[in-house]
Amino acid sequence: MFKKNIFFLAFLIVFCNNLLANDGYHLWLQYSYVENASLRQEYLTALEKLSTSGNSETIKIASKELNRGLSSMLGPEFSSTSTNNNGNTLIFGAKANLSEDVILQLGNAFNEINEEGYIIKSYSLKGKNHIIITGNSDIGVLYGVYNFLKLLQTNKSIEKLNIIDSPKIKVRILNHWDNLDRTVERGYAGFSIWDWHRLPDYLDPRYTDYARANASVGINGTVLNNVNANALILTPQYLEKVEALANVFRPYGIKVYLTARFSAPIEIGGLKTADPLDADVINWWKEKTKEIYNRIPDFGGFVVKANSEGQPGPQDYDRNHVDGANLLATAVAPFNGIIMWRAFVYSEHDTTDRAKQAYPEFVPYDGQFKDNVIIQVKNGAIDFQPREPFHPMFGAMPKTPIMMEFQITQEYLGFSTHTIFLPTMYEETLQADTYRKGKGSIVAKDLDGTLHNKRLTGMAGVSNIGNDINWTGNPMLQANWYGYGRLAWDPYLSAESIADEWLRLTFSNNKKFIEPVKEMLLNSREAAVNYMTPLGLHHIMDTGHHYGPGPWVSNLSRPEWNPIYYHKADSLGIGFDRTSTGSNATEQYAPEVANVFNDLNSISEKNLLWFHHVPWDYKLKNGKTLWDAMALKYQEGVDQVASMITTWNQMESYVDAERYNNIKMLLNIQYKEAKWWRDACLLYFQQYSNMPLPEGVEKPTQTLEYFQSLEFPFAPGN
Ligand code: BDP
Repeated sequence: MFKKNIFFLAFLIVFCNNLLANDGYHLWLQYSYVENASLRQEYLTALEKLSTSGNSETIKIASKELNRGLSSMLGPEFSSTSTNNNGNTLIFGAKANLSEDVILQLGNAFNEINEEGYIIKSYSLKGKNHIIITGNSDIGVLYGVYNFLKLLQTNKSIEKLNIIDSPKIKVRILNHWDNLDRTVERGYAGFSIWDWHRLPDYLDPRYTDYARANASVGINGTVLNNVNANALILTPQYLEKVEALANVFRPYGIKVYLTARFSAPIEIGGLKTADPLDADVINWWKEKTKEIYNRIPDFGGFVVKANSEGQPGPQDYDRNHVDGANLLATAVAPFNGIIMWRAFVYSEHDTTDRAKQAYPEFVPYDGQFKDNVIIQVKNGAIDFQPREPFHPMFGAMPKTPIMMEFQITQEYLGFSTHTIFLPTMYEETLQADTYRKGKGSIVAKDLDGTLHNKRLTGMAGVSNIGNDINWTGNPMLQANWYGYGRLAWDPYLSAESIADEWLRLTFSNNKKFIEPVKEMLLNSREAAVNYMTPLGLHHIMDTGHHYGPGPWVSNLSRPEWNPIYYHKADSLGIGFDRTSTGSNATEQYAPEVANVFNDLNSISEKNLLWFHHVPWDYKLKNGKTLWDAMALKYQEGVDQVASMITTWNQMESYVDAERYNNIKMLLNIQYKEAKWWRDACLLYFQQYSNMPLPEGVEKPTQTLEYFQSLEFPFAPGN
């Protein structure tokens, strides 16, 4: 009997565990069953019947999604074809396909949305309650459907709906740094999801799921290949594959873009030059572009990394970025294509502070780029650091469209093992005040075009997606893909609201889960800054792969590739003097901003060592010396990760076993590595400060030599 019970129990445990298994593949589209019976009843009553207007591929997708979402959330009681009902109907379709009486219900709403916007509205007619989801285009309807489903997923009432929403930014794209051999530069979630070898004939269902996930957050474009581009992508052999992907993505409102290698006319075109003013080169790009548009009529355009980190570009021919960008812009203009020309440029032949190099190459040329060129600027002037002051180019080019480039993949943020919620970081930059047109000239306003009245607007996110089953290598980091998409749609959203929404969609609506885990996510970025680069330190990661600490690295050929270039620690102090006594990088900001950065009394201590070289015994606002404060910050970061672990360990009963355990193991790695960061950095900097570790900071368990001896020849993403 006892034995039998044990077997039964074991069976139950295995069964339940399996039931609860969730590999994370479905991202934020979990469509979990609505447990709350009265809410479920409200939904069932309102959604007795679904009525579709239109029959495009996009509308079919919307319909499929509604049926999929509603049957999963409402269970067998939901039936879209039920005849036993009172006639309460959900109607969805674009304006052109709606009947006059339905349009009448919507008043002026259509004038308030743009081509991609949507309206969700409740109304009553002849005693029946209806909900209409519509827009000016089928894509607008699809966005509306995803947002409607989100209401149910987050357990909101759908009784009196009146939602009118449009994307504030036009080009909302992912940049894949994916190579043709399927490795992903700075990718930490497996290999590329693009299976080039089997394309175009084999269409992995994952391409559709990818498009669906992106459409559900409003992402409308994807750059398939690495900014360090291979010209082969522009050959017919590969364009055929690109075309196949474009066909899958199209009904989801997603356009395909490619990176263009500037020297492609030489490499695959047989020309002797890639000079942007050469007639043959001009013609080659025109013909190449025509060939692409013949295959892909809605091709989005090109992204170009030129004259940066050894990539070819117009400067190789004594031309400038305007010449280069306009060459390609002219080629794609007849087809409504755009050129995203990157401002991530710095040269090994230039001894100026790297943070200053992009600005003079672009800002003086404001107004000279063609209308369909948009300059793609990273959030900060160095490179995707855990914290960077906003890039001085934002707001500084009133006549040239400027788009944001955020990094979603965690190149400098511990790779995909570290749970770091990035919308907090994005929000910090988007809300930063450039003062270019007085107070309130925040970065988000340059991006959505309202600051300088720009028509072409955009945001790019360097993807964290790979072929890992959960897409991002860590279920928690799906939040960064999601959050990026939400901010590209509306750069004024708060990180807090995004965390709330994402957690509900992805895990649970239970308050006991949401509140603590939301807090954990919202603090996670500051934790990372603390255990990696507190007080304005930057780029002290180990070299090449950027995995782990390497503040001691000093042997690389280019000065700005060495961490010692950035922290400048010596016996007197630490930090990069970028004020007027130093590199004067602050002069590239509006005077109101520069004054704050220049002044030790007004600068935020979060940016202190970014702009100032400060003595070790310099007193911070809390009365502590710089050395003590820095050591305590490193410790604080470690403690914050410990508290993330404590929080997570209490969440077991709210999460499926699979994701719970994945995240638990990853958090433990993060904790180990946070301590590694603290110990290695403090031991290294202590050689210069010559001061003891303050009370409250744990003693390192290894020597500096040990940390310096660590090597990672196969670190991913390199
Ligand atoms: C750096 C990366 C490098 C990229 C480069 C870029 O280390 O892999 O190619 O940025 O953005 O952060 O072009």
